[in-house]
Amino acid sequence: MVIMATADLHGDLPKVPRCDLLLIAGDICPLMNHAPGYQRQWLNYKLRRWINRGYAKQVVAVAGNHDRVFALGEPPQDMPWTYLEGEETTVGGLRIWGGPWTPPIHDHWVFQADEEQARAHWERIPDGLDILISHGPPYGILDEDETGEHQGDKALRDEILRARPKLVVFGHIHTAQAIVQRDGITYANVSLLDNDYRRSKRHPVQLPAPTTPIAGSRRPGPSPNAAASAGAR
Ligand SMILES: [Mn+2]
Repeated sequence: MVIMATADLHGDLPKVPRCDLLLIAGDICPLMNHAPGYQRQWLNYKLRRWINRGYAKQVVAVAGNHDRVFALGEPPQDMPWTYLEGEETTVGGLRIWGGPWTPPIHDHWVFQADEEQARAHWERIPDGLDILISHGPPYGILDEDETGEHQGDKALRDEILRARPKLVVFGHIHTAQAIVQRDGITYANVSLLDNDYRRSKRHPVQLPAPTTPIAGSRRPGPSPNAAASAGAR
């Protein structure tokens, strides 16, 4: 099974190599207008048309803190994807669970959960998953911002270590795009845009099928310039 993944599109809809499964880890909607009504129309026309190009046989997505329509409005109900908000789905025999929550940054954003609220969400991650998809990273793993500070979610880290999914896929911290392995779990930060909200040379990332962990660690593309600018989330 060929698995591709991306996150933090912020309206940028890239070409994707043919695959069986495309995972989208949130912050999908354009930067130019965060009104829920605009996002609804954009999803309904632009994103739907992109998915219907048929790059992937199946698409599984979670929202991110920018995707306000999913929390505040009425997202299109019949999109050609599986949208997860604290739910599980199965694709090709792989068990996948996803959720959008990240630590609070700014009043404008959605799906922000403090540590106690986050724990209540992440406690529901089932044991025995193949893939966990979240918008943000767990604390301490591929979560360093442009100043080197950890921005990840402590409750998510704890519940990952409890539930032990084989593969964890996320974005949100644009400076930390990479794939690493820790204690038998593969973690992938698949941010598409860099810290200036530009695509630079990044692309959707092919991930190892959860049954065959990769050796060591590698970066999926050119190293992002950590010294870039103010924090893209
Ligand atoms: Mn984000």
